[in-house]
Amino acid sequence: MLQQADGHGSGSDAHGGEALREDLQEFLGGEALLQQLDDLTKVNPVTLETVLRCLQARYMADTFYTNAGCTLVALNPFKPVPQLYSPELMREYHAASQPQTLKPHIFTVGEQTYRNVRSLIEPVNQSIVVSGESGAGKTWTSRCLMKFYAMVAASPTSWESHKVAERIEQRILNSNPIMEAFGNACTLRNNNSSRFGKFIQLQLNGAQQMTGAAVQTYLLEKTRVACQAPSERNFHIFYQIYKGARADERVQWRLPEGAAFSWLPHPERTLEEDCFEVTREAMLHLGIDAPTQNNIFQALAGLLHLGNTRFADSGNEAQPCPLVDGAQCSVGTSALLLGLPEYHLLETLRIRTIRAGRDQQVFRKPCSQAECDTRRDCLAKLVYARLFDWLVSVINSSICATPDSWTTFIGLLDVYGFESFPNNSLEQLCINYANEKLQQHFVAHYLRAQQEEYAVEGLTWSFVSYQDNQPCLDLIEGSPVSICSLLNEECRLNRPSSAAQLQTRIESALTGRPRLGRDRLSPEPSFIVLHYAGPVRYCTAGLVEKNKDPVPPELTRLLQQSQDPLLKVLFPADPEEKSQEEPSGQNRAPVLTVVSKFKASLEQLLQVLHGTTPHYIRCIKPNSQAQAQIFHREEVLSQLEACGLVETIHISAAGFPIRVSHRNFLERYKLLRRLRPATTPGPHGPCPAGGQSEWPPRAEPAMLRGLLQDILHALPAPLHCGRTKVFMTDSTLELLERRRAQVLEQCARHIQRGWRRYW
Ligand code: AD9
Ligand code: MG
Repeated sequence: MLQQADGHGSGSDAHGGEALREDLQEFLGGEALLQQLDDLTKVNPVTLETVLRCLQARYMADTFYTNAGCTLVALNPFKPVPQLYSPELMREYHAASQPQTLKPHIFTVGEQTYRNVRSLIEPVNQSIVVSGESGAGKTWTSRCLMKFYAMVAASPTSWESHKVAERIEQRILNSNPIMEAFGNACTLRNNNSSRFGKFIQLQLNGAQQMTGAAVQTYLLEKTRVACQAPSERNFHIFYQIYKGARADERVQWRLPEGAAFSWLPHPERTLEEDCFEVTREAMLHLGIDAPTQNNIFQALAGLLHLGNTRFADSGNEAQPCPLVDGAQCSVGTSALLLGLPEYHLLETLRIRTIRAGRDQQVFRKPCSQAECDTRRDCLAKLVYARLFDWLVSVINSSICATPDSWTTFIGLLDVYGFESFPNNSLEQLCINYANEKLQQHFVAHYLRAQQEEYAVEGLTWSFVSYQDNQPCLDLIEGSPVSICSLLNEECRLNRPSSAAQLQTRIESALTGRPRLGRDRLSPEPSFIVLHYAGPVRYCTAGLVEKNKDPVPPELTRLLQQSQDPLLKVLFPADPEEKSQEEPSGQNRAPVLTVVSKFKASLEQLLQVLHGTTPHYIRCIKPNSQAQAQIFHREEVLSQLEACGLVETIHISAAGFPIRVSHRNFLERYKLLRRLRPATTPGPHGPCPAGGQSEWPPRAEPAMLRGLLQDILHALPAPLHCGRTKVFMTDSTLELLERRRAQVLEQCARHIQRGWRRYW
């Protein structure tokens, strides 16, 4: 019978904190031993408290990685640890016959994944899901893994024979500084916070060499271009050009030293991410030449000037809003840098054109001051988002392998972690929705699938209760009625609705849903979603508008008329000169909302992930001050709860992650039957599973049955035989492979000696 590794139940409810501590002390013999426990599944009993103590002891001893069964826990060191990521160490993990016997490391996951792709049993695409809260180390981890693969999966061509710029691995690595310059920003929680989600597929050919990569991004936080929270900054690239431009460029881009830009808060802060040269160099390597770069940076400078364009109240609805003092110069400079006629830019920002009535008459209506501001911000977001998407497509065209030059891939997913602020809006709803989906994927893969498969295969299994988050997903995305469907419906109907009305509609349509709550003390209209990681209160104000993310057609039209070569690419002219004005109600095209676009891209991602063997790295932030050697138990505890780590540990401790059909197993290992049985019988566990009469399966031919028996008896390693599959751990697989290699080697030697009768 399969049991938890230590033979104990979790016992978490039965123990108080002190009692647990004593148990642990007794079992482990103190802190020194705790530090050496490199797998949390060996902690006894497995509870949040004991796991926390183990992680703390290791962190204080500068040990940052710990296994948790099928998951790797990565604590952020918050200090440089170069020896932990050196090429020598990468080589050591790559060369190890059993990498999992080395200290836990992201390179173990990297190497395991790399070997799995190569697996001759059932080659399958792999993915590594890196999760954790903001600042926990996801991007750092993904970057290190990319460096690892760039080394171990490099094509054999010698470095001398190729210029660095031509090497695909180097090009792939160069995509990082570009994406981070344009997509990362300094926030309250992380100086280099990714403001987008990223999935990169590292493409490998049959010889396991990296031949290319493809990047997919999710939900760039484009509002940051025009609006930064107090103490936060805009995207790094703006600071890079502002601080790093050469004298001639400053003149060309109208960026004199010391100039003040309202969309460039805190330029005085010095960050290592502000290095312009690194971005330029990386762009060059990816084929973005100097003139194109110049166009990009000029357009960005144009956006900075656009941000200084301020409107005053005209005091008369019929009059366009005047510019505040000094803003005329800003709008002129912005127009110049964006290749637009100044008059046209100003008019588009201040005047709305609408068609109405039976004859679709065109009306021109001056915008209010607030509307002018919204249109200005919208213009900036539109340009920046298109620029970002275009850059991603340029990067992809530079690094993506041709379809015939790769066969398998390793996917790295670096997405924003679960978020909960005092006030949460559509951005958090999308982010937390993505995390619910990923958690479900995790639950499905490791918990449900594992438990159900064991049951089907006739292996006895002590079930651990796990939190199924399907009710929460039903609440957010389910049909026919859910939060997403209600938000989309509001956008479709395009009716004016106050925050309070939206709250009422959500509450009445979703009444009785188990994961929906209400904060009766909240001063603003809101609703609560009880996520797997905790309750989050979402304010309803502005939700519908954000979901619509409306772009006045006049703005797109304006940009389509730009003379700037880059903007011409970003905003190609419509082939059929469409109407310049905003269509009235019934002529409106169906709205593709932010939520529906996000849902579609998320489903696509999940589909890709479902086709891979997933591996999980949970990044944990030991403290929110980003300080080395500080371990805040409360903060870590909430992260451990949020990622469901304890349940994972329970299951993994007793689990067998490798499962292979009898037939495939025999095909690969039948030559091992020649080995003599081990002197002590191997811990083969429940073989036969579910009773002698059930095993070997009757459907299998008798010969197959005999062979399987033979091999199983020859192995001194944990291996369980179910009705149709053989179950084992990673280390058993390694052992089998080693034995197989030995036998093949013996055979080869015999053949060389001409002792063919051996066969
Ligand atoms: V966010 O959701 O994008 O805001 P991440 O990506 O989880 O966040 P990131 O990888 O950017 O966090 O790490 C935050 C900072 O922690 C880095 O800038 C480093 O200064 C620091 N860090 C993270 N991991 C390591 C490490 N293994 N060694 C040293 C690290 N420093
Ligand atoms: Mg990041």
